[in-house]
Amino acid sequence: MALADSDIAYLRRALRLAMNGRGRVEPNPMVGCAIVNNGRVIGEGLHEEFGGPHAEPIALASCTQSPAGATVYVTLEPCCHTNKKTPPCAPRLVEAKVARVVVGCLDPNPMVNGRGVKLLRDAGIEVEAPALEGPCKQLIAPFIARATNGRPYVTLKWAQTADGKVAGRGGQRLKISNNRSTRIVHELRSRVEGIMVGINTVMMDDPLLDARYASRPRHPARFVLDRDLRTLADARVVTSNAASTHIFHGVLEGAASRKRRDELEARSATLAMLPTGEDGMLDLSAALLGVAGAFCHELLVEPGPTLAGSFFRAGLVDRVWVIASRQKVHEASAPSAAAVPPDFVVSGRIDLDGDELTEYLNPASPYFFAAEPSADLVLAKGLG
Ligand code: AOF
Ligand code: ZN
Repeated sequence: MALADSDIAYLRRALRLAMNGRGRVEPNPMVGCAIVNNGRVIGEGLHEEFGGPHAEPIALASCTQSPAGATVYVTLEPCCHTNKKTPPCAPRLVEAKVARVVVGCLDPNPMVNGRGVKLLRDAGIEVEAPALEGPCKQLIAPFIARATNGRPYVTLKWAQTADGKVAGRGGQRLKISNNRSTRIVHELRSRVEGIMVGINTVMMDDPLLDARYASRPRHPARFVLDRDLRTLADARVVTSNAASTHIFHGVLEGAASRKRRDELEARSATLAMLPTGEDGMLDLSAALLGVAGAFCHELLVEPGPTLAGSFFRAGLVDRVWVIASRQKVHEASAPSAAAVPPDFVVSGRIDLDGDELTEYLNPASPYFFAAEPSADLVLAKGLG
């Protein structure tokens, strides 16, 4: 049977449901499932928590009538491998005697990747796969980065004024975004595995880079790009032990920088030397390899305009969040925000109590599959 409009609508429902697992299922993918019989949803569920049951068994258990003969809509291919935390889902669907399974996208996990679909078909179940590949892959883009062992999924985020400035006169610090925006950003911080800034941000703002205002504070590892090792041993990013701190630097010369290195290491910071590129700056591809080496496959970069420009030029950006406030600086000497490259696509835009959050995706990224709003953006809408 070919795909009907209603099939896509049920998959979309499962996709929205899956998003509610964001921040709790990682490093697993978000997955949603709806079970339909005679045009009625008889059960649904999502993968809610890492280590907990998958979406399909939750949906099966919620069924208000027997799932025998029903159609199962699931955003990700049901799993079939056994060397893991929970029993495989595909055999459960066979046992439940469902008639048809509509799969959003295949599981990029090499342990599954088509085998789940084959198991279902071999059992005589009709399978449509992949039925909504772009949106279902985009939902789990950071998981795809992890499963394929590529560079981390990279989000750049910054705030700017209505006249495109990121600071006040002569670069003075300026509070730009409102409290609601700060909370949304802390939610995002609590969901990623790593957060990165340049040394100028550490020197100017002395940030903690944690997720203290998130509903479930889970603090990402911190990465500082600091070619000349200027981070002070009493910088808050070093002294606060909410999460690990990694400092990437270039070749160090002289006793002073060696002393600094010893002081930072004594405070448990992890230091790593990186090559520099033609522009004399730290090589960002090497930095991302270092981030992945620290088991971080989803990275939030909170850059100043210079670092943002370097990331864009290197082609290493997957997603951008720009938070624009309504205020204007009216000051020529105030530094301007980086420009989002014109080929990036807007995947969504929401109002945050007067601030405007725009999400852009890079269509040239290896982790771009569809211009769909991320779970972070969709969930931000509902957060008061
Ligand atoms: C599904 N449904 O809801 C999810 C799947 O350690 P486990 O048992 O949680 O298995 C994790 C793997 O299962 C994960 O790497 C991915 O391949 C798949 N995730 N599969 O059928 C789900 N979350
Ligand atoms: Zn499963």
